[in-house]
Amino acid sequence: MKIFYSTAHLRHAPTFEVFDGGVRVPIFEVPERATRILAALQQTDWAEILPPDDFGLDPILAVHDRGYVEFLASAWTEWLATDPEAGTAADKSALLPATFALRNQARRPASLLGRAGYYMMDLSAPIVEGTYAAALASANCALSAAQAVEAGERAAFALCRPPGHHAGVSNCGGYCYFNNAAIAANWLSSKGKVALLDIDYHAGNGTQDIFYERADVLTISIHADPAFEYPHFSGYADQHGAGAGLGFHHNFPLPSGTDDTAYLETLNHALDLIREFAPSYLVISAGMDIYTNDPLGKIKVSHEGIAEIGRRIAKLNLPSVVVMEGGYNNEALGGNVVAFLVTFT
Ligand code: SP5
Ligand code: ZN
Repeated sequence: MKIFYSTAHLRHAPTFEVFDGGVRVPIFEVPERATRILAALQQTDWAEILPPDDFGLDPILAVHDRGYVEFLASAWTEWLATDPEAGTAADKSALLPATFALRNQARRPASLLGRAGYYMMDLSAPIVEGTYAAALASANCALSAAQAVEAGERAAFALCRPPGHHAGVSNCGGYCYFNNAAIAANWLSSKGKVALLDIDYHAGNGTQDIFYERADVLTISIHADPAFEYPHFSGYADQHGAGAGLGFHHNFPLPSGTDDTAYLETLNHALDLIREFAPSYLVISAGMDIYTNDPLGKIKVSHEGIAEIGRRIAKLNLPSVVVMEGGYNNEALGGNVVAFLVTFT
């Protein structure tokens, strides 16, 4: 299987994020995540590790707002210009605002912190020197995997870091900057109908936002119920799309403690919807934070459960682009990804 991986992610390494309650903690989304997955894949006899092609900005701008992309592109340079200590001082190691735009404040201010608050949804997407380059490379990994599948591969894996599914048309958040899976799905949508299945523990609010009014990309997310879990404002069962997209978005919120049996039963409903839609391509937002021992998750899917999820999705027998999302148990991450992918080979 072709695996698309870029070392550009190594330079995206913010040191902290801020949790609910204002607690500053070491960030969970670290470079080690991707290097562990890479190491596990290198130990198989089926992984062909390749650098991504450069697709330029067009396929990204087809999904994201231009002002948002320009903000990400220049934010670090602008941050450095705000203060001689920016980039080095402990309280200035990353661009992270503490004031956010309300729904009724549509104005986009000119100041850097104003724009940061306008384009960020939370305190878990700090911007450091390597963020934009890493986010671009991550999107290029997803696009390269889509291109490989469009060229006839049965499946390809985009080892994306940073992840993407919380990034909407014009927002970052939840460790995500560009929505890699959405960019790949949109790119494929000019070649045929696409289904995007998101199995990350957290609701794919960015993906929901991007495709909400579209009927040519079916989006389905299975996740912890946003009634108790991040991202709180998307991922509810009664959100089914709007306008032309009505009926083409489905959320499957799950309770805390969901085990293999209950998860797989829900997955079967999602797979039935995909079969009924009969897409030409499948994109999978593959988060491994559903794993029972994930530090950020409260769903209890076992290692064997993750393997079974992979087998059931693979049985759809659709050309499949697997895109890495979350998963924060670093010891288990590589093994879980390999277990998920192996039936697609
Ligand atoms: C891509 C992805 O998986 N992003 C997840 C971002 C989640 N951010 C919110 C984390 C809330 C943590 N809650 C505290 C649990 C500590 N045990
Ligand atoms: Zn997640």
